[in-house]
Amino acid sequence: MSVENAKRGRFITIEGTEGVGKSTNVAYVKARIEAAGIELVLTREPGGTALAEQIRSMILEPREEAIAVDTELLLVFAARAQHIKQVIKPALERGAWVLSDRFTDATYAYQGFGRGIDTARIEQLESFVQGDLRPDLTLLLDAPVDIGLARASARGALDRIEQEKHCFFEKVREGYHHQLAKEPQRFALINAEKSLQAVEQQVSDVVQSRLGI
Ligand code: T5A
Repeated sequence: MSVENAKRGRFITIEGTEGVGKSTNVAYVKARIEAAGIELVLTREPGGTALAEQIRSMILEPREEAIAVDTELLLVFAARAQHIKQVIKPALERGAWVLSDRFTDATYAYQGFGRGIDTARIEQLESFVQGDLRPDLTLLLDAPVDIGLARASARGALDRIEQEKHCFFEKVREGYHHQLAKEPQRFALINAEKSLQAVEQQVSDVVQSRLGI
């Protein structure tokens, strides 16, 4: 059975710069989908399988040796290939919905805009690894970089990418807005600067209007 089958579940992703509230809101969306009686697979990137989680550690653990930008890009896609094969495609094919905390828009934002890798190269890897698999809906949580970084650092030690300079995350945020402008019909833009309650209300409206639950 192919992933294009009519029974295919929905593939939803949640994106944004560091600390904007992705994990917090993923929990809310999960609860809404499950309350509708739909089987949900909740997952994240980089990661989502044992091997992909090992690759995540390789990407995010602070280390002495600088990671070349191309190595970082290939590690992200290596983890994604495993994640798609083991988790995402089987779930969608049996009709379950998949909710992923980050996916390929993060690669365009972080490796493309943040690291400066040519977008055409990311597009090639996207086609190679994903075929025609793309999210049906992407919630983009958007807030000024300083707000997200303050929320993330209040939580504890920073990982390798979180240790980047402020200007890196400004480029990442710009990258997300570029993705939004390219495919406005796929994205729902959420103002994540507001209180948790106000953010949740926006997410709730999107879940209702775009997913019908
Ligand atoms: N990466 C990933 C790449 O470089 N390329 C790729 O292709 C992919 C897939 C992954 C890292 O990998 C990089 C990007 C990342 O650097 P991650 O854990 O997914 O790391 O990403 P983080 O952004 O680091 O995740 P965080 O858990 O730090 O941030 P969240 O999930 O956005 O934020 P959350 O929900 O944990 O909230 C942070 C804190 O803020 C509070 C929460 O209670 C929490 O304490 N909060 C709010 N406070 C006030 N008002 C609100 N509206 C709030 N919302 C949340």
